[in-house]
Amino acid sequence: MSSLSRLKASPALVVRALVALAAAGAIAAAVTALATGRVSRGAGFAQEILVLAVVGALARRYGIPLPGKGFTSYILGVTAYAILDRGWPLGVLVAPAAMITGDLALRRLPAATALDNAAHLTAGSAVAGLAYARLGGTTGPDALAPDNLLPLVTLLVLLPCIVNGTFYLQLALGRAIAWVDARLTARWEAVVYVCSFGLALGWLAVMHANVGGIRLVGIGAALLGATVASGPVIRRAVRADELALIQDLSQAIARDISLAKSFQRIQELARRLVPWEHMGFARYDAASNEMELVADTAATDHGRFRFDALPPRKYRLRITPVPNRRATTPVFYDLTLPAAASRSRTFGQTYNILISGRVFEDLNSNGVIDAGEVGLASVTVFVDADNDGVPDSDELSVLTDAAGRYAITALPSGTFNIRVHTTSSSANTVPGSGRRTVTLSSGQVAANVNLGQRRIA
Ligand SMILES: [Ca+2]
Ligand SMILES: [Ca+2]
Repeated sequence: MSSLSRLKASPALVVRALVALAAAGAIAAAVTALATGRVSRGAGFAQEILVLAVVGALARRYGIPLPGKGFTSYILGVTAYAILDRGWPLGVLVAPAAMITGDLALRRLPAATALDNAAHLTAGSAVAGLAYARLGGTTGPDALAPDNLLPLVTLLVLLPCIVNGTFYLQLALGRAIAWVDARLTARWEAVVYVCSFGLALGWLAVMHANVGGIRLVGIGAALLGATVASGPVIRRAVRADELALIQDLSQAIARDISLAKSFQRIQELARRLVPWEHMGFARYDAASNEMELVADTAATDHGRFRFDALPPRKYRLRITPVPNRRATTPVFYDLTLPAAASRSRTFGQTYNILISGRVFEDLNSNGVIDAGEVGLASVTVFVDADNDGVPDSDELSVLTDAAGRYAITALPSGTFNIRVHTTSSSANTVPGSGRRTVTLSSGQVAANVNLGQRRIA
């Protein structure tokens, strides 16, 4: 596939490519602006890039994973600081340096992911930083002046909206699980961002403070303490939020001990915590070493289920009866699972009814299979819908096997007249009409619907 048609096929790739282009353009523009002196660098520019890149990388390292693929950190506060301190070019240069160092070197993410994250941060910082400059936003200590409030608030709002907006848009278009609980993701992205922005303003005030000596050291130490301590506090709060979801989940299970009944609610709650394909509900009985599939957790994933991280041993994998359905495969499998191995088994379920039995040679004509009475092979058994005793073209018919057995499987619930298609050399015994009538609801089974025949000499 050419790269152009791949772009057409995937809207997520289009977003990714546009963001990467915007980031590359922003870096080129920042370098040009600084090289031509259109934007003055000021003293200590290179050192500040270096320090902010290290701080930003550490922010990524100690960031907070959110349920799903979300990940939030103070890095937006670091780029906000860069923009407020020396304008958008510093923000645009700090963003990729910090993100790539943090995600690649400290978080050990794949290079493509780190570059992708860097592109979103760089492009978003450029747009928000340029908007800030366009609104007359001032840099350095003046950024905190009361008359800079409008540009400051604009930057506060634009920066996360653009960076997170393009990031989550790309995830959603790529059908990756961008968030499993959107409210939880949005809440914590916002809390972490506002906190990091507040710290950025605090650091800006400290770095440009007119106080000297011991007071500055004291304020700096307090701010450093707040910066370092706030991370674990937020991390615990996110965890508490997740635990609240788990508590809802356990209450849903406890309210009604029948998982099958409360399954929809459980599904709804569980999918907010973890990507769906990794879910499985099983009841494990250590005494019998049986693993029972209690509920199909992956109804939206073509019925796939999985059990991860089981210790190596023998298992019985069993499915519980599903209301109004019958099994079309074994209802349990015995598996021996060596370490690090995986096994795959299928459970079939259908709403269709099942009628089965034998056509047999009824030597004593009593309608019962007695000793010495054998099955009749290749006899036609049919469902006589119009009850005229004749197999019509629109009526379902099957042939008996070598032992005289038949099975009618492909019908939904209803009332059925089962008959043998008698020939000139055979007749029904009991009942004399040859008709056996069964009424079955969805998924029900009628076995031993036997049909006695005798030979006519
Ligand atoms: Ca008999
Ligand atoms: Ca008929």
